[in-house]
Amino acid sequence: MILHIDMDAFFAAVEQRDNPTLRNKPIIVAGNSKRSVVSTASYEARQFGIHSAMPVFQAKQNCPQVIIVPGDRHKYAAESKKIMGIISNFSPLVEQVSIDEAYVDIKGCEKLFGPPASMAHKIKTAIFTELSLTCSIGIAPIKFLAKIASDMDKPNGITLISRHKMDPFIQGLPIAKVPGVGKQALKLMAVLQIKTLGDIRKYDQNLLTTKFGKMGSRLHELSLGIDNRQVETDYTRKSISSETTLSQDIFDPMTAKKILLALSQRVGHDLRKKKMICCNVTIKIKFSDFTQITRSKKIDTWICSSSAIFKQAICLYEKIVLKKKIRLLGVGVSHFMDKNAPVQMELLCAPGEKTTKRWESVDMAVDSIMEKFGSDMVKKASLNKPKQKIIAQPKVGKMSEIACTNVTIKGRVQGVFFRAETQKVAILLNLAGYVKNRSDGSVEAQFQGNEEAVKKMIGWCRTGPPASRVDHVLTESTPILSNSDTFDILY
Ligand code: DCP
Ligand code: MG
Repeated sequence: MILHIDMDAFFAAVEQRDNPTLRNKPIIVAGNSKRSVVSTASYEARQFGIHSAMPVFQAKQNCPQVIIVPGDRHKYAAESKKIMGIISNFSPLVEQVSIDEAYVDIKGCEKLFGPPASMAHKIKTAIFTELSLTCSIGIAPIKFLAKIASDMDKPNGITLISRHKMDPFIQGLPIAKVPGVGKQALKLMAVLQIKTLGDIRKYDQNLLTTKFGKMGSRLHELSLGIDNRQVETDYTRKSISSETTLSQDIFDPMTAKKILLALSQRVGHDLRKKKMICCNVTIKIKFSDFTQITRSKKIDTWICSSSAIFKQAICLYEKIVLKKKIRLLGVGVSHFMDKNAPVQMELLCAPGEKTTKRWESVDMAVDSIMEKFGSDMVKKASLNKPKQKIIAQPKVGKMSEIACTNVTIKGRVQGVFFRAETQKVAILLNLAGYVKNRSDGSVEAQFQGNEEAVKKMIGWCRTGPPASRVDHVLTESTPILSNSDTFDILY
């Protein structure tokens, strides 16, 4: 049997736990600007029809007394880690699928923790006792039904779909509840008189594939209670991927390459976090007409640096002749091996790949920043936008107000933390430029933007972040010729 565990109103519940004045009140976790949307709503707020992704102004209209709490992703990520830790005390087969949900394969655990429902109860109790948070749990023989079941008795519920109840459950399950069935598909389902998942069985698999593509054959299998997906732990996981649907369709190859770079960094980061190396890279492209292609490449060496993944992704991308605009891009890696396997050293540094080692160390530095400040914090310099843009950028101000200063900071300032903090402040002040370490132990930075802001930045540099011990700061005005309109960490 498989459990699907999903925390109740996760971000909101953490906030209500940590601030008693918020308990039993309608609260939303969200930004407070006109364009903000609700991350999540407490169950009290949901009574007013408020839900995730709803614009905040609408939430306020529905419930004028709603309390808006700014979110704290680091806090939620830390809670998530604790939750996963508690769950893994019950089974070694835990697959975390989002910040607040996980699948657990409980085969072999019955002797220790009793039948599935009682084990689910024990997990709920452990999470509540240790963290004062509630969750809902679905139990079923297959992943797909376990996930649906966890949502059936929210909050704080347990729902069991035993093997002999699977069939009647599928017969009555509204088709709209099946993950992946979107609005367009639903329209066609209505024409075909498909109201429940059971109704799918009335149609031949070929017809379903013609009408719904890949999803057609998947629905056919699900309607028969077949879902072969296993609970994949870090060790059994067969691939790691990251994809992004673009805010608008693109045709420009440079933009596509920049996105592939960012995706390679994300995938590389996850791969290294799991202490794995891989020898297969895949890219996925969905076009504006929703058709999709994937291209894979098996490589003859083991890699884990973002740069090596990117290199392979670009090779694959450049072989594609673009005829349609791109709607979605994805990068994936597969064919894993444990990084600490004995063959690692020879394989990681293949002859001729002199830069591999350098990139490994760059990746380590980047990873530690990502861990600390989130994945958007670091972008490779080549992700910068073209140089002229900064002159035209209204956010920087008029030409006469723009200053560009080279800064040399001496003292105990080298290190990832110093650079990351410098970047953080520069971004807050809306400055472009870069920061990098120099071999003599100092840090070199260039700040470009509003004169007032550049002055403030230099003021900050004189103190630096805590424990950095800045001795002195040399500044030198330079012409405005920065090649970036963001603030980057260079290597
Ligand atoms: N989340 C978000 N934006 C969304 C959806 C979710 O930021 N559009 C965040 C906030 C949620 C968390 O992810 O707390 C988990 O998402 P869930 O879909 O599991 O929603 P909740 O846990 O908040 O509520 P539920 O009790 O329905 O699971
Ligand atoms: Mg949840």
